[in-house]
Amino acid sequence: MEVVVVERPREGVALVRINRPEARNALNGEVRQGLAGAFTDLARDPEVRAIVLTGNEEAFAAGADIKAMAEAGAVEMMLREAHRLWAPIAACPKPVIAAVNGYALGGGCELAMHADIIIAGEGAQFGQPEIRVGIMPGAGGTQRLTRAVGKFKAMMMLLTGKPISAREADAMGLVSSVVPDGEVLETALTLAETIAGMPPLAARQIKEVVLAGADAPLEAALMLERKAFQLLFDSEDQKEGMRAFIEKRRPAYQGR
Ligand code: CO8
Repeated sequence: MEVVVVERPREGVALVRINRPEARNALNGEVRQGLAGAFTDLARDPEVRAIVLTGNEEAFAAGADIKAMAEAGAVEMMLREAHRLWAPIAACPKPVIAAVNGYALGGGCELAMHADIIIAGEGAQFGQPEIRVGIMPGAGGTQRLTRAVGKFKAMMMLLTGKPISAREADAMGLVSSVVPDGEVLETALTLAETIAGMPPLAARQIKEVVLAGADAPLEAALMLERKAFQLLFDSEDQKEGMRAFIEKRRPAYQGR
């Protein structure tokens, strides 16, 4: 059985599923290799315009594999170069939607935060419980979480390790929307299909500018936005989109 399964359930949409149910989808080396490979391939595939990342009904992912690192030393952890496996997910130029059921803990919560949109089931739980096993987040939990929810909510989660419900996550801006557990994947796929129907160059520029701009001074970020906005006027899809509006027909976007 593959621990990371890639499917094409809808036109323009890829579904990446973590499949290690016996360990609550804990992220061992094999899963992380699988995710890195999948995102590298999907980023290059012109047929793919949006990606849904999911786990199973019980767990999106219950974190890094504790058993695989319990006896490791600092040098070994360094030599594992885990950050290189997260990089293709973080750098994915296409919209990524996390469809979260069950546990999104530790590295699982960090993985969800690599996505651009998070759809959570009512029973989902988000948390950074690393402190409870003697460590701290190592894949963005102190940084992406704080940027998403602010210092005081983040500190509460990071210093207590206590998970929060999907509703709490929604209230603090950690998820995009909460739906009944049984509707998470369908909601995410429908959303991905909608986004896949958008002009891909515009989607790519939006993602790039939102992410790069978030850490830049406002003036620089606004300049990034302006340049990307202007750049899109050299795309065929901009002409198609605006002509289709004027001609009162549906646009057909080519990704050029
Ligand atoms: N690692 C390894 N195995 C796990 C993990 C995990 N994170 N989570 C669950 N499992 C295993 C259990 O050991 C158990 O295996 P076995 O059947 O062999 O005993 C099986 O999955 C089922 O687990 P439970 O019996 O515990 O299932 P429950 O439904 O009772 O509980 C929980 C589910 C609440 C998810 C519980 O398993 C749990 O608390 N898991 C640990 C959560 C956690 O602490 N996560 C943080 C890990 S540290 C981390 O993520 C650091 C990230 C750093 C960045 C990454 C850099 C590489």
